[in-house]
Formats: sequence, structure tokens, C-alpha cells
Amino acid sequence: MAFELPPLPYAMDALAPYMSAETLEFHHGKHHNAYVTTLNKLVEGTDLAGKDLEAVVAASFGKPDRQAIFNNAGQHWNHIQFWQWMKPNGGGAIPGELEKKLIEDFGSVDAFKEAFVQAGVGQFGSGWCWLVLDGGRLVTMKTPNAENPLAHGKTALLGCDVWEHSYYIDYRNRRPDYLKAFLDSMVNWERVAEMYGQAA
Ligand code: MN3
Repeated sequence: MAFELPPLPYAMDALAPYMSAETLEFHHGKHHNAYVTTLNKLVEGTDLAGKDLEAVVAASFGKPDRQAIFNNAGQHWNHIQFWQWMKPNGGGAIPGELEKKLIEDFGSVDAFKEAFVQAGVGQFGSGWCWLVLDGGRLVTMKTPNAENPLAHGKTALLGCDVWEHSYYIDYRNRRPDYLKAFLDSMVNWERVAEMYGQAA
């Protein structure tokens, strides 16, 4: 079955003023949609046709002749997660077990947030920053372009898109402000805690 663009789990204006309807209309309706339609064209007639998305990501990562497939499959996977990692009136309290683990591995919630923002700011050019579970420990990481923790055999619990298309309309070049707003006002911590519960 062909890959499909999932609907946003909230209205286009639900994340305003932190992420505007204009940003989401472009980001979801144009950028994410383009990854899906391109991916479908690229896998058609190959041995990857009909495979699930995780399998396509794994089978194309690091293969020079499948770079375009990886780029579009990775971005499709990243954006499916990204929409679910945000919610209206997000940010706020972090569920207990996850908060405890963040304090255990980073020293404090603020130290985690600082490390996450630094990962996003330190990603030169397009890419993503992440909170991952790696060998039982929570760590942050950054990846260029379409790369993700999945491709590196790690479990993503939270990720933020730092491609300019994700923030330039609302924040212009102020990537740190966007990352701070993401953590403080957009993250769906219940979703992150759920993924942590499944992975731990
Ligand atoms: Mn994007």
C-alpha cells in the first residue's frame, strides 16, 4: 500500500502563536506531503514497494544508491512523529516517571532542556535534535537532514525539526527562541512519556 500523509492531530491554528497556521499549512500540506508523494514514486517497482516505513528507512540508510529514498522515508517518519510530539497548550508538567529519569540522567529538567536546545542550535544547517533512549540512558542527539535515531538503532522519544521551513515564518532566524517555545509551550509530554514507557 502506498504511503499516505496522516492528518494533523489538531487544527491548523491550534499551536498559535508558537507555531502559526501558515507554518503548519506549508510544513504539513506542502513539505511533508512532498516527502510522501516522492517516496511513493521512488519505491514503486523496487523491492521496497509494499514494505513498512521502518523497514524502508532501515534498508535505505547509508546506501549511496538509495539516498533519495532514505531522505524521503526518513522525513516521512520524522514528521509523523513530530506532529504527535506537539499539542495545543503543550509544555508544562512532565509526567512523573519521565521527569524522574530526566533528572537522573541530566541532573535537572532545566539541564535537559538546555542540552536539547544546544543540540538543535548546534545542528549546522537542516536537521533535527532529539531526546533518545540509548542503552537505558536518556541522551540528546542531533542529526543532519533526514537522519534520525531510528536509522542509528536508537529509540527516539522526542524530536524537533530545525529545518528553516519549521520556524522561519514565525521566528525568522531565531532558532533558539523556536526551540525554547517548542519545549515550553508545544511539547505533548504525555506522548513522550508514553513512548518512554513502551521503550523502557
Ligand atoms: Mn520539516
